Amino acid sequence: MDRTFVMIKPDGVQRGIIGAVISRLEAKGLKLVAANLTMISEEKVMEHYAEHVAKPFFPSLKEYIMSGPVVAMVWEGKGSVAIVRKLVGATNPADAAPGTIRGDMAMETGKNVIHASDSDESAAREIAIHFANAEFVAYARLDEPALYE
Ligand code: RTP
Ligand code: MG
Repeated sequence: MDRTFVMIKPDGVQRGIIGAVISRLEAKGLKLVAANLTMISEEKVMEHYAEHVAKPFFPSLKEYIMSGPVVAMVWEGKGSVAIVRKLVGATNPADAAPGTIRGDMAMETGKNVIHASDSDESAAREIAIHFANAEFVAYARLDEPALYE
């Protein structure tokens, strides 16, 4: 089954909207298979956001991501990468459509509440950065037979 890496950023944790964000992913039909409340190390931020390290906004992005705990998660479901990106919405919350997490729950790019992998390759890379195989839990969502054709 397809997996995607999702992270509730420090602003989401500090604003007490962990549950609200997770509820949306659960309600959609995605299955949580790994989760961790943690402070991200500088080393992991550099690895996770490797594509952005040389960009002018990287220092503030790094400071933001390391400013408090994050909730790192892996969610499973058919086509989960694209589905979660759609639920998350545009990078700038001012452009994010109503109904999306950023559209409904955030104001600015530098505090946009949530990260989600942008491709299957990114998902595999990011999952390997943040989780060990032993941290995955296998179980069935009881509504699974009713979710898929
Ligand atoms: P993410 O990786 O966090 O899921 O966000 P994304 O794909 O929607 O956006 P991306 O281009 O990958 O940017 C990563 C994060 O860096 C911050 N950012 N700041 N000031 C800026 O111009 C700027 N651009 C990006 C945001 O926190 C963005 O989510
Ligand atoms: Mg990105």
